[in-house]
Amino acid sequence: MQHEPKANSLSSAAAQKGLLFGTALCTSDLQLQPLADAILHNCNIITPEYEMKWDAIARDSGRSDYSASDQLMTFSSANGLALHGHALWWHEAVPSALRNASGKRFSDAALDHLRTTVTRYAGQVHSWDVVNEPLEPAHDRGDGLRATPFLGAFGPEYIETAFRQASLLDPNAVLVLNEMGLEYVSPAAERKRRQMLALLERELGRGTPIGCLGIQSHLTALEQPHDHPELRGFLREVRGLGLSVMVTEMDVSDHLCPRDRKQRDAIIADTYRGYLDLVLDEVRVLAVSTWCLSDNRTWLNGFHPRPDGAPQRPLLFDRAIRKKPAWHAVKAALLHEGQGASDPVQASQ
Ligand code: 9MR
Repeated sequence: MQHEPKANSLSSAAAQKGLLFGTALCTSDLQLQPLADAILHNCNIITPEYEMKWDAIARDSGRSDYSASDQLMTFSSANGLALHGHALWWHEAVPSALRNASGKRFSDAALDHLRTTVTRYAGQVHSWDVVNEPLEPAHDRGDGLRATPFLGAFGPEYIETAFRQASLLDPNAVLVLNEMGLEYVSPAAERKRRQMLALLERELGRGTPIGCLGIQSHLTALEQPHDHPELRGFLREVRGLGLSVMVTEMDVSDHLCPRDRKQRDAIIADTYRGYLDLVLDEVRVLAVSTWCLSDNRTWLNGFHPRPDGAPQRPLLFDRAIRKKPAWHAVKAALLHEGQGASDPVQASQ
C-alpha cells in the first residue's frame, strides 16, 4: 500500500516536486496520539531516531534485539510510509562491549551487524544511511576521515566495504553517505565540503555504490545565512557527480535567538525557508526530513540549551502539536512559492 499524501500536508507539498517529506521518530511517539496523527498526516517517509542503531539493537551484549526497530518497520509498512534506515555504521553507535575490541574482532562484529540488519529489512526500506559522519577535519588526516573504530579495523576502505555489502544484500535501496556540518559558514565547514567532494570522487571512481549524499542540516538560527555561495557551489558539484541528495535531519536551534516566542518563531521559520530554497534550487532532492516533528521531542535542549533556560522551539509543531510558522515556511519552500519561475534543476533535466 502506497501512502497517498493528505490534502494540505507537507508530504503533498513535497509530492508536487517529486520528493518525500518525513520525520525522525521513536516507538514511544506512536503512543502520543496527536503526534502520531500529525506524523501520519504530514509524512510519507520516517527515520528511526535511534532504535535502528547498532548500540540500540545490541544493548544486551551477546543478544540482538530488533523489536523496537521492527515495530517502526511495521508502522511504516502498515501505513504505506517509506522508511529511511538510520544508520548502519556510525562511530557513536558502537556497542559498549566493542568499543575497545581489537581489529579483527571489531571488523567481524561490524560486518555481521551490517549483513544481519540489511538482510532483515531487504526490500522494505527506501534507503539506508550506510556510513554516518565519516569526516572530521580536526583529526588532521590528509583524506579528512574521522578516526573511528571502523577506520582502525578496516582502513580507509571501510566505506567501500560497507556500501558494497549493503548493495549486494539490498540492491534496490538508495545507499546514502550521511554527514553533518556541510551546511555551515566557517573555514572548518568549507574544508569539510572540500574533503567530502574529494571523498565522493575517490569512492565513485573506484565503483563504491554510493547513490546519494545525506546532508543532516542541523541549522542554527541567526548563524545560517540565506545567501551561501560556498554551499551552492558545493551542491552543484555534488550534482555534477551524478548524486542525489537527502536532507536527513533538519532542525533549527534557536539558542542565539531572543526569548520572545513570536520573534523566535519568525526567525526560525525564515531560517528553514532560506535554507530549503537554496538546497532545492541546486540539487535533485529525494526527501526532506526533520529531526522529530514537535518541540517536545528534540535533542537540542541537551545539546544547545538556551542561556535563558527557555525550552528550544526548533521544529514545525509546538508542544501541543499545533502548526508553527516553521510548518508554513517549509510548505512554501517545498512548493517553491514566491521563487522565480525558473527551477534550474527541473529546467536542466
Ligand atoms: O537524536 C538522537 C538522540 O536521541 C540519540 O540519543 C543520539 C545517539 O544515538 O542520536 C541522536 O541523533 C543523532 C543522529 O543519529 C546523527 N546525527 C546527529 C543526531 C543528533 O545528535
